[in-house]
Amino acid sequence: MEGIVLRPQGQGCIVETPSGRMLCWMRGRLRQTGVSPLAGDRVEVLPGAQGEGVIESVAPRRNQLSRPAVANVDRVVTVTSLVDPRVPPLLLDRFLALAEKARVRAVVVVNKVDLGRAQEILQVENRYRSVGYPVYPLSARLGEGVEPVRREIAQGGVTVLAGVTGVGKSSLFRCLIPGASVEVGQLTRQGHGRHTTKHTELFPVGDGYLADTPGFSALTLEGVEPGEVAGLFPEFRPFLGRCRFSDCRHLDDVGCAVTQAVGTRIDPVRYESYTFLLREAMEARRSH
Ligand SMILES: Nc1nc2c(ncn2[C@@H]2O[C@H](COP(=O)(O)OP(=O)(O)OP(=O)(O)O)[C@@H](O)[C@H]2O)c(=O)[nH]1
Ligand SMILES: [Mg+2]
Ligand SMILES: [Zn+2]
Repeated sequence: MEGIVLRPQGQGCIVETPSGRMLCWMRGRLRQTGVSPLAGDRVEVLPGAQGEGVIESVAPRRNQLSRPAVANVDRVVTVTSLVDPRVPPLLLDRFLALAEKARVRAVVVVNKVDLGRAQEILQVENRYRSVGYPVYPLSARLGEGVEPVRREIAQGGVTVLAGVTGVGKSSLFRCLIPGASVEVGQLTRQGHGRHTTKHTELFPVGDGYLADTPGFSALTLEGVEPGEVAGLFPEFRPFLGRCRFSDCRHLDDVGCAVTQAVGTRIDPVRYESYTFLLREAMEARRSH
């Protein structure tokens, strides 16, 4: 039967199948190929005795995040806040660009609406809705505005949260999965030298799953070619191919259709993020 890996466990993993959760082991010849199951892996299971099973095959991964290790991500909920911390738009736009690069659906959460800034929140809502991203303003602390996010995740597939430190990812996670234990208000220590054995775990939400560790922790557009960056901004796409020169960088180039649209169909703040991410991609290429 078909199943999805919820988390690795020892040499095996916990798989959710139509007939419940099973502790599963990889078939020997699979282990020899060096495949180890990740949260999100779709697997074929042969049920055995006592709620255990054997994994016969692992479906090819549609995508895979390292740090945290999650396979087959369908959706990223990018979390930001305007106060405490005040997250620069560039950091949100970078997560959105990474999601576009991975071909993963992205939605935007503006957390901490209990701290005010109603006017600015509206501005951010308009900015990202006009690009096509659903925007959910909410307060994880008060548990207000969380239901639409739950419905989004419950539609199906695997969702990860993303966002810089302190925006409230763990707090939102706790609203969505009340029973689970995650650290709130502490710096997540993962990936800072200390050896942590904690694996990513998926928790069911309706017909979907939410990962308990945030995704896209790699904070640069490494592996993105400079020429690709403009295409990672959905609102730029109608203008691409319409510039005078085919190698237009959409900076100060003559006859650029993108820069002509800045201030009307392209938000200047988003354009600013583009110029920064383009430089980042150019530098990354130079240093390799
Ligand atoms: N006022 C307010 N504070 C919040 C809200 N959500 C979270 N916080 C606080 O913001 C701080 C950081 O929240 P976390 O949930 O730990 O943030 P995080 O994104 O998981 O941070 P890292 O794990 O470091 O990446 C904590 O002190 C929370 O109590 C909110 O909606 N309103
Ligand atoms: Mg956290
Ligand atoms: Zn151009």
